[in-house]
Amino acid sequence: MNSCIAVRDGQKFIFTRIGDEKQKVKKQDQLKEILTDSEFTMKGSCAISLLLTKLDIVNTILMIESGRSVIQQKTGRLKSYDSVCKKLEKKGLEPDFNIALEKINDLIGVRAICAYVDDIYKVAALIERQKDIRIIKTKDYIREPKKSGYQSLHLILEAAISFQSETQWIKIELQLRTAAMDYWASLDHQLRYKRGRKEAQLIDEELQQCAAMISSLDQKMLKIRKKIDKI
Ligand code: 0O2
Repeated sequence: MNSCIAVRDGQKFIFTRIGDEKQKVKKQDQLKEILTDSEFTMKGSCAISLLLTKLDIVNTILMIESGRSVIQQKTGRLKSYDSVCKKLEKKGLEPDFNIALEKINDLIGVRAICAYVDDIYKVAALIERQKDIRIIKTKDYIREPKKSGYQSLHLILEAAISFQSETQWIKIELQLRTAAMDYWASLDHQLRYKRGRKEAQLIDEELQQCAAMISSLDQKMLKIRKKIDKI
């Protein structure tokens, strides 16, 4: 017999077969387990450490050239189970680990804050040149900011990590941005969850204006630094 139950699908309820629903719940549990405590999270932490170390080396190389620290701050994180579920739902995908691994670029993410806009491209170029890193995709939201006003350079890459006798290529999203871009993105991120539908359009426009101000501030600071470099 094909028994059905009503389950929530976003804002509405839909009817689904009990067998399908059981399968979905099983996959969801599996996803939670893998993203919380598993070989994936342990290897993901290793991938983060490796990329953070690579950024340290890149910073040292650029520091020797320029006499200043180019990377001001760096962080890494594994995307939380809740955040992965939200993103899969937004993309209309099933809560399944293999789908998440294929379709979500930032399951493992590293972010580096650079002093000036041109530093971002210098760091990216040195990362791209590493033999144990291969670039899958570059998303340049600095040259072409998102509609929201968001700016950053994203490198979706794979890093080779040697575990005992086997080498595994692990996907990581590296976000490179200035402190001003980071300031905008973190406030935008906070406000996104708080803004009501009614005011959304007006707030979006205001945030776009702030993003434009931040971009011109970054350009101005870069011009000043270039002037000083010439002295
Ligand atoms: P969270 O919570 O920060 O992790 P795609 O399939 O590649 O088109 P995707 O993965 O959304 O879709 O790619 P995109 O647009 O490059 O976004 C990747 C990440 O960039 C986001 O991850 C955010 O961290 C950041 N980002 C992109 N757009 C915005 C924006 O308008 N504002 C802010 N504050 N951050 C943004 P998550 O998982 O969406 O979010």
